[in-house]
Amino acid sequence: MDVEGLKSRLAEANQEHLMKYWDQLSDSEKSQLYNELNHLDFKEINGFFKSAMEDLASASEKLDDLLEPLPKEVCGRVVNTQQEDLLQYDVDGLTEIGESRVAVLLLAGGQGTRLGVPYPKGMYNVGLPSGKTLYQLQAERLLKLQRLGEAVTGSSCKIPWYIMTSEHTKQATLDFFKKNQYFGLQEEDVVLFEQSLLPCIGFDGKIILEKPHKVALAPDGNGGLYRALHKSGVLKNMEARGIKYVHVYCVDNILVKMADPIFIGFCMSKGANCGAKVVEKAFPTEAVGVVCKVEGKYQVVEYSEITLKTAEKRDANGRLMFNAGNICNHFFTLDFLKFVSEPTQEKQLKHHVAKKKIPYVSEEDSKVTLKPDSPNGIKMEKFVFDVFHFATDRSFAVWEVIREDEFAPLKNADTADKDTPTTCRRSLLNLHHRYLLAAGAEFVDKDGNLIPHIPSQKKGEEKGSGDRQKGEDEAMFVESEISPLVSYAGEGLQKLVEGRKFTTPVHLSQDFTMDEPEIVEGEW
Ligand code: UD2
Repeated sequence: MDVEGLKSRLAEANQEHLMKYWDQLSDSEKSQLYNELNHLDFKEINGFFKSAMEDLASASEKLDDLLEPLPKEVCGRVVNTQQEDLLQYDVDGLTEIGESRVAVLLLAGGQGTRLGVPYPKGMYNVGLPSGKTLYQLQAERLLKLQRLGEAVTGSSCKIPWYIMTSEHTKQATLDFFKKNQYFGLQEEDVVLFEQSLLPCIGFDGKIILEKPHKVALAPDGNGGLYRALHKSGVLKNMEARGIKYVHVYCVDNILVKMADPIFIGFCMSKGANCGAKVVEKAFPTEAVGVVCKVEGKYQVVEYSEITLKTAEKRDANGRLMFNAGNICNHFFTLDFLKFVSEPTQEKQLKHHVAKKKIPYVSEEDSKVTLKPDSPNGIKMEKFVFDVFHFATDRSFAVWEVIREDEFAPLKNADTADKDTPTTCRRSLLNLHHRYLLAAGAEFVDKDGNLIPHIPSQKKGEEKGSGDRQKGEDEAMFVESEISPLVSYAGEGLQKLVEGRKFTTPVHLSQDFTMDEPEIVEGEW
């Protein structure tokens, strides 16, 4: 250990307080702190802090006048696209999948603070009849999609799954996949890599110590992806496999259509190298970013950075002017990813600032870590969508999908009103029920009475979802679960269910250990 060298680097960067407890540390604590500090580039971090704070001072008001809605030419909407065009996008996407030219990349390095569980969010079980976790649902969608791709091209294919973790999520994620035999996927097709961490910094510019031998560190945002891609060798791995298109998505949307062939086919039809899937924003203060243009460049203005005044703006038809709600589903060509991950481009992505309550070592007793009541510093994060800046009118595409078919994020615990395990579970079961109805199934209650397709309102249904009592949900809605191994997005169900009467609830159950689906009726 070159302790003196480290001390002088710290002094130069005005961060010498980080070794203030050095003489009190045990040998193992010394080596832990030394390793942590030795990896940090203090000059760079001080620079990040300076520009992040400058941006914070000038931020949202300035943005107000600069936001422009998306030009029509780059946009497409499921609801007003002809059936034959949708089919064509689907076939085009499936052909690329069948040729093993598509990869999926999961952003799973977040700390999931709002949900408040001590393990990675992908391991969460929202209480489906199958008990499947978010990771299992996603793995099974990939398995099924591989089969659908193979049916189009007639040859075997793979969709490699790259998972970006952070120090907080890596080991648990790896252990979980191993324990579950990768849910039937090949181990070599599930590639974990790690994003970097950045220190949390007090408003005075001093890096915060969480313990005498530990710096307060947090993942560098989902835009840490590009730095991680550059450092990890993942881009080379993709290249070696012949990947052309990458679908990047976030972990918590229970309805996520991974490697969605229609989205891929649409982006290809636009000649795009970069694209975003969106839903129409539900209300001005909804916590989704909006895809728009700022000073002629494509951008997502995050919900934490838009002013209410701009969020509430409406067009002549009364629709929100900035209504392209980002659902963190992005399309990239590998060439584009390679370009934006190069240091010259990556360094241009700014850090966004979040003021946070960051635990710190007590001045009075260094054995105690204090949790502040109000923000005492900042976390700096890059955002995955900031590379949209590098896209041009001819290379960008925005695909608007139907919210209830594709977007139900898990953000909060069940004590909250929305985006909870309950709302996620209900969204998925409801979608699957609609798939079965569309495939020609009929449903009867336990007395044999036919259930109307659109159930009449029952007690409590007129309330907003946030007003409902827990447990009331299950009683009110007719629901079904379909294993992704049976159907990826509603296809292939007709032969199983058309003209049949089922006693609700229905579960078309299958996991990778089963060859055929099993239909369980009348009970969860
Ligand atoms: C994200 C979008 C927001 C909106 C919303 C919809 C960003 C920056 N914001 O907001 O515009 O579309 O989703 O649900 O994308 N993650 C990492 N590393 C990190 C931080 C986060 O991998 O350092 C992952 C995280 O595990 C998750 C995804 O990024 O899969 C989104 O993170 P989030 O849930 O914190 O983002 P949120 O809801 O603030």
